[in-house]
Amino acid sequence: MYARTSLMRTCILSAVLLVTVVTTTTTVRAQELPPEARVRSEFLHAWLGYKAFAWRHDEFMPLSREPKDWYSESLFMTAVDGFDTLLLMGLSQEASTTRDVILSELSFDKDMDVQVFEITIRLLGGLLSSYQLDGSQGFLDLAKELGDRLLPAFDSPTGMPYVYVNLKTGVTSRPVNNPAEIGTLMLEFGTLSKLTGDPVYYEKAKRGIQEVYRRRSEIGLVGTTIDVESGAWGNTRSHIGGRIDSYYEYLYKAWRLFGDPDFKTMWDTSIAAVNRYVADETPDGLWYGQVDMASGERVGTRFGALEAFMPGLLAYSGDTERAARLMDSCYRMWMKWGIEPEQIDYNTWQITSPGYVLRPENIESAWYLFKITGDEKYREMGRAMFDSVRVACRDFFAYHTLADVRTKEARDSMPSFFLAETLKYAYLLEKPDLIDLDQVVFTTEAHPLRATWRE
Ligand code: DMJ
Repeated sequence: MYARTSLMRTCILSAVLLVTVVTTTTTVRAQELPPEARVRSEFLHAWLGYKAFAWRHDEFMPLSREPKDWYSESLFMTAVDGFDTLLLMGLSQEASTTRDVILSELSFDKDMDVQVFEITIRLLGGLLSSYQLDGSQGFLDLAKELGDRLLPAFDSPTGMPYVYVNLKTGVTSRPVNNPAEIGTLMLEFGTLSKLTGDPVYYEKAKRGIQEVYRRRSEIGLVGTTIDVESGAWGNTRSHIGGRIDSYYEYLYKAWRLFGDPDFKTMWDTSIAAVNRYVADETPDGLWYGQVDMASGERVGTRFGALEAFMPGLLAYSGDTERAARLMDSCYRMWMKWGIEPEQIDYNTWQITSPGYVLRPENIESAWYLFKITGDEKYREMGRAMFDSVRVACRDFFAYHTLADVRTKEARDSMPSFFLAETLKYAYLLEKPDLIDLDQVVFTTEAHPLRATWRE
């Protein structure tokens, strides 16, 4: 036993040494590399840190150099979430090792209550895009197994899913859910239906999102929390931030991916209401704050890193004029402190939540605007934002989050979406032709899905 532990340590230390040598070398040479290779080497830096200290675990804690699992056992979160970025970046050797580990060792037969939304966007979405990009049947088999284990979540009186489901027993818990966690299952469950030929996943996810939409207020807005058993709203604040954000994103993207006109209708009605009531035209530019869902009365002027997905979605759905104005606000929010805080009050420019957790949304929006308008200024914005992440969050072994963007105090975490999303969009800014937006729809976790069933 002692010999094995000591051997493992030696292996880890050798790997770390290798990481250090590789990343130091790549840093020294970074300025000589073409821009896309520079982003790729940053991805490798983060990935190899994860591999050296947290391989087969959900996440890497870069300061303590320890692995972290979300639940009692690992679901290989970072490996699955980051796999399609490896493929898109052409890192085939890393992809090959990762594919082998996922396909031979990942199991969902675990007696654990898991958060349906997070598991869907990171794992189900990751497995589906991996299947489409890589072609290994094992990814689709795992996706189907996971989809089947998540399905009991929809067994509520309203058809809206519970927040948690047990992967082994199917027992559900936490009936107070929200539009984002209910709606942001559609692309993944819908794609699973299209690829397996079994309509059940599409139907359950569509019913869930429709039940939220059906309960919108008379002026067309949804609230922050909803009880999936009674169908009653709890928190009635309406906004585009956390707990609502990707509900809107999936109304539009489901239309793009599946061509189902019901989604187009729901999107058109919803975005009109959001632009009428939630948007806030201030002397300082365009923002989206908080309003009461029934009256439309303004109850808050908060905006932050999560809301920064909206310029991208507006541009993608054709409203480039509004997208450009909101992107300008988002970029100013980023640059005021050299990196964006989690949330500010846009009336006073006071920070209301000071951290930065390596979120992608602002860079993602810059990518959509660059891709759609072709205006180089957006690529420059994305580059500047990513550069500041590199300066403030890169450490010896990987990347860390920030406790406060003013002090740049480090926090011991590297969420899997940094590899799945932030680095992917930074890379796509340098390789815009890699993706054809008429063929591919990105999930909220930046997993590219293709409507192969429509080709
Ligand atoms: C990701 O998991 C997804 O983008 C989600 O929709 C919002 N939060 C994180 C990134 O910030």
